[in-house]
Amino acid sequence: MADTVKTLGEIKSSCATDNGGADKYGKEIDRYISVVPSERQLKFSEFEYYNFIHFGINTMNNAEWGNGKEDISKFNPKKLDTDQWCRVLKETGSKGIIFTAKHHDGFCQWNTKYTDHSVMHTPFGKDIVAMLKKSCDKFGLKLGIYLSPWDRHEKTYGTEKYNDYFVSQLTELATNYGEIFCFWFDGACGEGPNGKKQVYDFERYYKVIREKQPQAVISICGPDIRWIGNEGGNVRESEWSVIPGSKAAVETVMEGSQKSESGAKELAEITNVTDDQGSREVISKYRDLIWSPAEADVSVTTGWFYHNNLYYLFRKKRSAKRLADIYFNTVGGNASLLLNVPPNKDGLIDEREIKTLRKFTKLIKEPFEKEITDFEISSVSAKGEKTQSKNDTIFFENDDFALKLKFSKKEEIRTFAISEDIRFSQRTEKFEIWAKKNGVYKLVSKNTVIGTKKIIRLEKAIVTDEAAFVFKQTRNNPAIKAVKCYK
Ligand code: FUL
Repeated sequence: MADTVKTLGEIKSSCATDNGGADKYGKEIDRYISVVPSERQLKFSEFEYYNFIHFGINTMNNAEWGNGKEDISKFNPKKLDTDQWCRVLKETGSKGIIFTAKHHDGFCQWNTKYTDHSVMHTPFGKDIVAMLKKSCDKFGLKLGIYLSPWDRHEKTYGTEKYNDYFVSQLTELATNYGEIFCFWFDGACGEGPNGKKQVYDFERYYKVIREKQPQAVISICGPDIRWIGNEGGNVRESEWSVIPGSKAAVETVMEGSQKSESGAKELAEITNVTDDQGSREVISKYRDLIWSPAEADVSVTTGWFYHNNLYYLFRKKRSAKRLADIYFNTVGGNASLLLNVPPNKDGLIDEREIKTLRKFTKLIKEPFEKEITDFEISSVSAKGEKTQSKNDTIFFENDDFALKLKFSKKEEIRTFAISEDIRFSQRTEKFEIWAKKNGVYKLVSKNTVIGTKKIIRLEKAIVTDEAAFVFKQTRNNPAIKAVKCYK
């Protein structure tokens, strides 16, 4: 297929007629597109970028994993300022914070009735979850809770009683702190103080959350949000939200999670990009399909917790540029970005991290600063064109194969963004962008899936007054929520 043509009709006859050789309609396709997000997943899809805060007894000990035997009698981060956390993160574009209320060491950072191993029994003596919630409300951020199922301190761990303990703590957190947007259960499952491993009663945990916080998503070892499969911010070329139910199983997450203290130091750059989660070849083999959007968790520092020892200080950290690329690839690749920013021993976000975040924010804003809004949009079929409204979802009719953007004058375009209306599932499998120059259409970009958002940053800006999104392979007819262009 030539990559220059005179008319959009030629594009249709040469490449868009056969849906890439795949069925476009039928019972099986209906089955795929019947899988759609729940209300809470839909709301969550607007978050795009939010932060992790790893802070606790590990911060004081330069550790990634505590063993549960830590002396908490000296825990006293006197300058701890949750307003500072929120101010910094809000300023740098965050929508919410997920806080390590309890990490694997079992140290609880809220006022819990169920153990003495908590902030209330330290010289600090204040409920950090309550402080953070107040600050989040003040700065317009949502609060999420990371509650580690693995607990290396709690004596009942490894017995059925631990499930009661966990449920009691979950109930406190889900009841006493107002709205919580997310409960984040990581996949680590090791031995407790008595050498036993726990069988987690996840169904019981989920029930508490659904009852007390029905709008909250349950992430990773939970039914709502899928771990992307690595801690390096690597996204698959085709990140699917419709996947086999069994792929999201808790065991799979446990298998892939960090397995040792030293494992965290690397925050693996391993990639799962070749791992196909949701192509037709995969989902056609499974009866049970679910909506399971991907989330990438990445740290700005080396390690999840703050460290000030030489080992960590001299390791190469992710640059603002690398973090910005991760942002474009995740948020612009049908995934969300959970970026970890760990406060230091004083309980403050360090100047170093603030600097990186500010640079990062500048970089992620730049491509979207000059939006081009002066264009008409129409759907195109072999029979003709139909003008569409830019403010409403565009539903393709059976013969439509492209969206044409007619600009009022020649524009220099560097970035495109396109979103599907995911209330109608994820339908696009392959699409291209073409732009007209000197009377001929030229192929500008070849892509696979869309989903919540696809950001296309062109290596070289194009100058054109007419561009088209050509849908080469879809599941039924696309439903497009938004198309955006930027200088
Ligand atoms: C993992 C944990 O073991 C790490 O310490 C960190 O909390 C990460 C986000 O999840 O499973």
